[in-house]
Amino acid sequence: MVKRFEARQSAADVCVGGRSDMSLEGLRRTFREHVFYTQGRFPMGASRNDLYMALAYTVRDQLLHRWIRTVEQLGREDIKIVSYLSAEFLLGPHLENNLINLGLYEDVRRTAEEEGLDIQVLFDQEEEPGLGNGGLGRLAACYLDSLATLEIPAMGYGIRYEFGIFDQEIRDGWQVEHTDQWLRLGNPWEIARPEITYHVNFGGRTEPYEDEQGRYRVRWIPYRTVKGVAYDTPILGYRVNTCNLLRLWKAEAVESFEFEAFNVGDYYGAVDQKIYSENITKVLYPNDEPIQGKQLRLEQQYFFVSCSLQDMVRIYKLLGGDLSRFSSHFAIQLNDTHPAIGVAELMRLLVDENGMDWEPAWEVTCNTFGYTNHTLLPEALEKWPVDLFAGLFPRHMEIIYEINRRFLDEVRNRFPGDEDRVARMSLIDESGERYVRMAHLACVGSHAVNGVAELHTRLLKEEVLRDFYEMMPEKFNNKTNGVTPRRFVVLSNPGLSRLITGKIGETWVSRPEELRRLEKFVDDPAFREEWRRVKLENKKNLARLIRERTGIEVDPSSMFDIQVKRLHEYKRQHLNVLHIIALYNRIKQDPAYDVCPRTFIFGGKAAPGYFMAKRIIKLINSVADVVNHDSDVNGRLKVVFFPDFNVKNAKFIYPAADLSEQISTAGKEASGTGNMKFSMNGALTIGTLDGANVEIREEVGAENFFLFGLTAEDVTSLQKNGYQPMEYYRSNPELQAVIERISSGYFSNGDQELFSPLVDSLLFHDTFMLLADFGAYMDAQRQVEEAYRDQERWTRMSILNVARMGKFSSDRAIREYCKDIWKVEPVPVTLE
Ligand code: T68
Repeated sequence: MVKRFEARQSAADVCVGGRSDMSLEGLRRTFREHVFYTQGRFPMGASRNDLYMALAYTVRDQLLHRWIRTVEQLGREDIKIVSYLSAEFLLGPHLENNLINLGLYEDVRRTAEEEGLDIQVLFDQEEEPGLGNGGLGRLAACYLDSLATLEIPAMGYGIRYEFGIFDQEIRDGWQVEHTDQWLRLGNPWEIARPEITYHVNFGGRTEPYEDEQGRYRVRWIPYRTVKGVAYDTPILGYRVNTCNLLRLWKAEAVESFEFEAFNVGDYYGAVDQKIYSENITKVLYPNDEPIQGKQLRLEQQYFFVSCSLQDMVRIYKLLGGDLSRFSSHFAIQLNDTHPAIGVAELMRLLVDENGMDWEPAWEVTCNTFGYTNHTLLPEALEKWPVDLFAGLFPRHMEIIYEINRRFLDEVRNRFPGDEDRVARMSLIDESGERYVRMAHLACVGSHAVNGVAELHTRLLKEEVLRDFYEMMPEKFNNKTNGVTPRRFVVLSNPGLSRLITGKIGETWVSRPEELRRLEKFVDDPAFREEWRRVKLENKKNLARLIRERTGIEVDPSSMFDIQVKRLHEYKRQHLNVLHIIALYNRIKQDPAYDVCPRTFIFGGKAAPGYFMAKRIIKLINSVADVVNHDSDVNGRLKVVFFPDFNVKNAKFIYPAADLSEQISTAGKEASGTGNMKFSMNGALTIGTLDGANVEIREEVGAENFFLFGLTAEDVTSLQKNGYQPMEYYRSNPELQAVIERISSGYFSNGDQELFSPLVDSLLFHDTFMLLADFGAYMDAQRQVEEAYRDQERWTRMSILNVARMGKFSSDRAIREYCKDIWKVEPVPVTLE
């Protein structure tokens, strides 16, 4: 519990203003001032939230000085700014991270303690901004951290969703969604900028006219207009003065509309208008795949992209910049196709609004944009019905047709007579209902196109974007994902961080290549002992949290086998379940069966409309109910579904893992980033040759990785030759028994219907080839067990994993983006 700190305030203590002196006394005073002047409380009457808010403001004061100095730099004409456009930023809580980056963590913790406050309680009070679904949104957040840490002038641009990703509750084994009211108690990290607003138009029609020079021009006469208001969040780098800006847009009604409506006495019309406008940034779509055909989603995309581009053009003009050189001041990265309409919008801003001719405007546009692809699943490639698109954006539709006309001329020039190719590459899919293909627009309008792991990029070149690669190979490059070691090791795993720093010093935090120096301690028995002690401590912490959140008791000395990620059939959480049931069957057959004690932990949200994914959650919980209470099992196996997996909970999960499950069907997971977070925290991976697993295995060494399963090539050829899941089923009695357990209703109180959609899908379609991989997975799990029983061997493997994961720091990834795509240099910020 938070104890009330004493009211020791004297008049002399009280002076307003965020000073940036870092003396403990100064911090203490600022904190008290914020309790009093910002929260309006006497210390005795301050709630837990008041105290959290006051501490957050105290820390924010420390950021502001750096922020102002950084923003001054952004205002120099001669520097180039990275502008990261993303519909999602899954930031996680700010307070602890900012304290670490400022180097104030220990001081503040101790000072709080002296004041009678438990800082953990204040950390817990923070609502995380869940403005993303999963990997893609979290990647954007890691990249902001690294951009600031590497002193790169950068802006993140996105959407200030009023409701982020839903909160997940597990009720009777099923996922129940609750709205995420993250702004309910206020957000001390953002600064509203009511003076930075832009108008964004929708609908209506276009009209040609002649400008003063007699040139043919087009204007857009919109049907409605919405206002975007900027909200800025400071993003501080690790132990540097660079503090970049994340600018998120909130939609509001345009005042003039309301007045007009009032004037004609249409009160309800005015209110409607307001509600309609504000709807645009109400809620994050909780799907980790594109939502086909939802008008509001397309409106969200255009809304934030238009605000962001108008903002950049305004900034550039303020600096006196000549728009023909816009791309020397801004490098804009498209995080997937969600902001790809930006290609057409920048053309519109340059040509229609700023009188540029088409050709130079197109050159500027292509030189400005880079595009990152995050998926290989064909159904996940975003496309919009032409009617919907043209209805909302009549001018952009014309611009896209013109881009397409010119582009297809080039295709015809390069590949004469190949009309099939022309149809395949067109920005418009005309094979049935007509669609705008956003990935094609992004490829054509960017100078660089990248995948997020080596395998992914190769498959992009060979399959999904093959025609584009053949025509413009120079655009394609790989940028293997990375994650920030600040949040995912230093903040999440203080025990391990201390142990590492004790051995090799603290420079590894910004230069994780240096973790290699741990290798020389790998055979040191005392070091290994310490390594195990840290892991055990982390497992105890997680065990406590599991008890608190689920009521399930787990044994910290058992192997913690963890799979946390969005629920998706291609990620194959149900393959993991098949393994659990197989072990359970062995025990049922022979209660003396010598099973290695394991705790299977799952976590992750399912898209609310994803029937199969929700049923997999129910299956996990149903299996958990049976296994956890079976006296033959006798606690040797435990199954836990950890509810509401998010950035805040992740802090306790990755550091506690012994085994990391990365078991997607090869060729389906673009990269994965959870795989990196686990391994950096000393978990060993059981995984397929998919996404970045391939590179992780290369780095840590094949002998320190449990590989199994089909390769991407195997998957393709099996598919081509007519995959028959039944063949695998018939030839594997253990698999049959597992399936039989499920379909008999054993886990569902005799209900044979509950899981039949899952079972039928496996037996008769098995799109993701679980049955083909089942045998190999069982074998690999057997090897895991063997290795785990030899704790010295396991520890050695664990240490080597951590020592060799340096490559997967987001700093490395961002350095590569800077050098190869953005052509930007660090600009150190000084405080004086
Ligand atoms: C993920 N994609 C990839 N998408 O699945 C993962 N999509 O392999 C990769 O590591 C990660 O991106 C980062 O590159 C996503 O997370 C989405 O969340 C998403 C959201 C909306 C629409 C489409």
